[in-house]
Amino acid sequence: MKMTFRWYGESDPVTLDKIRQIPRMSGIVSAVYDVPPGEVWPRESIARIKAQAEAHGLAFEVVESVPVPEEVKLGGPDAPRMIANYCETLRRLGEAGVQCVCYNFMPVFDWLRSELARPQADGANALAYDEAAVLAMNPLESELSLPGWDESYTKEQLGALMRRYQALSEDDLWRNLQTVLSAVVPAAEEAGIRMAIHPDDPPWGIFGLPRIITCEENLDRFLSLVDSPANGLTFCTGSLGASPANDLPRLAEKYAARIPFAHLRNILRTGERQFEEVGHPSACGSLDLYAIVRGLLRGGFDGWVRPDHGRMIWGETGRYGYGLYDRALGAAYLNGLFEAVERGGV
Ligand code: DNO
Repeated sequence: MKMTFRWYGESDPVTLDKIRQIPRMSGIVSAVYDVPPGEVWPRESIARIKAQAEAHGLAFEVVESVPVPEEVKLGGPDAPRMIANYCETLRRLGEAGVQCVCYNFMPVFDWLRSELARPQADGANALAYDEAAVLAMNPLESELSLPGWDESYTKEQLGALMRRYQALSEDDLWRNLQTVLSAVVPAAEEAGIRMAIHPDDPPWGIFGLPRIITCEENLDRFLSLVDSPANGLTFCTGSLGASPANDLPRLAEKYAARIPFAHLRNILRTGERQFEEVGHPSACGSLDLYAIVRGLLRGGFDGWVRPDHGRMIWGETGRYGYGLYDRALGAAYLNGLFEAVERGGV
């Protein structure tokens, strides 16, 4: 296992000199943020992240994300050009030593929450999700500001995009994903990169938009679309775990050989399609992180791990879910879990 930490680049208030002081931190997870989805990442931008990381004793082996443009998810006329660009970006990343690329296939919205700073009993605040509150929002009014959501759309563009998706069935989305994988997985293999699709968060459809990377049946289907180690999963426990039907320790073991990258965090399910993000330890939420780590190791997992969304604690402010303190506590806890399971025998 290699412990990593997400870094949003030079504008990230969590700096590399702080990240490097978290015990056992081996590298950063980052991306080129100033190139529109569908265009090729400049070599200089990739080299710059690598140099910055290495100047702080950290490796740059994992990218999160190379975004898949909506045009490609929709199978639109510009998709072939954009898929070719995606493959070129992978080649350049491979040349720079990147070995794993995380991406997602969620239409329009990335991860979705109804609250960004719900107060918790201990004075922390955290991201939370309540389906009723989400459905009461009109995304076309942009009432919700989400860190993962591309807010560069105007209201009209968002409306037009959502209408294009209304004509797209789940089967169409699967077909478009197959088209992407057929081109991208061979390019990744050549570049020495393992692709790791991120599950949909939360793992069900929203606002009438289809979501497919959600459950065991669909993960099986996804992995069989292209049966290669380069076609893998980001095992995000907070995303998959929002659905009580997903038995995470079992799935971790089952898929371990196809999991290059794991996002390990906890959530507390508070009702039907309601949850809030909590501290990483098992005792804080609904997920058994110990059993998940044991499942991963039993299945032979040997990839990159990162703590995921943290709460805001100790008065920290910053990018929701991505402060320093609670994520650093998460990393320390996960290091302990891995050490205990590895030394105790899986
Ligand atoms: C949220 C993240 C996601 C993830 C993308 C991967 O914190 O886990 O935004 O980076 O879905 O493409």
